[in-house]
Amino acid sequence: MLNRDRLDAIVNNMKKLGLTQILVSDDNAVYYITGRKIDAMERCGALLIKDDGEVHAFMNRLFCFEEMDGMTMHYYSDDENPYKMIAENLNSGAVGFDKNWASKHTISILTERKDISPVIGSDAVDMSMALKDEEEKEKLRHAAKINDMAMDFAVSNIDEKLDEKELSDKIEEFFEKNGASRDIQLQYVCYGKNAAEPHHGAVAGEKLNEGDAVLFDLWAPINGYWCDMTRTVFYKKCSDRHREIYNIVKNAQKAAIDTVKPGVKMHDIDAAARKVISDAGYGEYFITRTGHGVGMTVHEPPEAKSGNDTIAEVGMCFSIEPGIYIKDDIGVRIEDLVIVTEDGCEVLTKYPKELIIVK
Ligand SMILES: [Mn+2]
Repeated sequence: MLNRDRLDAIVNNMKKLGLTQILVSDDNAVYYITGRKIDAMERCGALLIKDDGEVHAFMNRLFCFEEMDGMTMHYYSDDENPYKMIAENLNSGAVGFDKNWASKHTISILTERKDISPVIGSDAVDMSMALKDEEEKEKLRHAAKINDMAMDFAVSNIDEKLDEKELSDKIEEFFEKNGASRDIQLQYVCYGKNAAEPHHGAVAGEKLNEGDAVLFDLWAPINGYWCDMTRTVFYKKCSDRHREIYNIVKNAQKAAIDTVKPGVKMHDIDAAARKVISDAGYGEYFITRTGHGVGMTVHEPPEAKSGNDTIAEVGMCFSIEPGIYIKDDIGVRIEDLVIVTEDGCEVLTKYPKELIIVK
């Protein structure tokens, strides 16, 4: 069923952005508006939204995308040209295209009409998807709760007999038993210096040694909404220097969380974490942004990074995950998901952040 509230919000955003027509093709965005997943793969499937609230759907018959109230359906078969169909329903002038739509679709439509000009139209949808409604917040809270359990499971299962990949597989199995869907991704389990690479996936054969940091970045979609949390613990012992680095990251993460409230700019949240790490002399080792939005996808707007002057609003959900990454030595990252509230934020992931040395 067409979600009128969400559609109204998108149309409002289109007006703010000066867009009169947008094509929405992203699977999650189509689901967000219609409650139907199409999984178009290489085929063409899109919604056309106009600024008067008119909605058209262009769908291959094999998607079994049924008619709905308030939407004009245009079906095509594999032997028909969907681009002509879409082009005929566009007004001349700017058309907002989905930022992730394969260029073959975009170019085929542009070829049909010389009087339209392409612009990126996704912001109108992204701005609405960034503001989570109550139903979405509940799903995010539930996913975060499973994430806390998964982290507890991960830390409890640290064992020299398991290489990174074996431990990662055990954690995925745990996630699946607790409702994560099959399109789960490789869990990041990083031993020792591997943690210095922020996106180090778990590698078979990588062994755990005494004194290693163990970084777990655990993420999975549960009921269509993602969780994402990172903790760094130590195996058997922790040097004074590593303890110092850990505490700097912990303080930076707290400083960023304390900054979150409606009205602050996303780059101020990033700056709060960055200041703590820079003041401690480790600024050059904080090589990532502080955070990213999370919802039906694990990386989406808004980003907490320098230069992003998006204003935090009630209902936005994003990660806070500063880190220090020193090549051939150590990586420490601490990550939680937060939802912006009237007077600050709600921290969804609750696994402890005091330094843990696993014996
Ligand atoms: Mn993250």
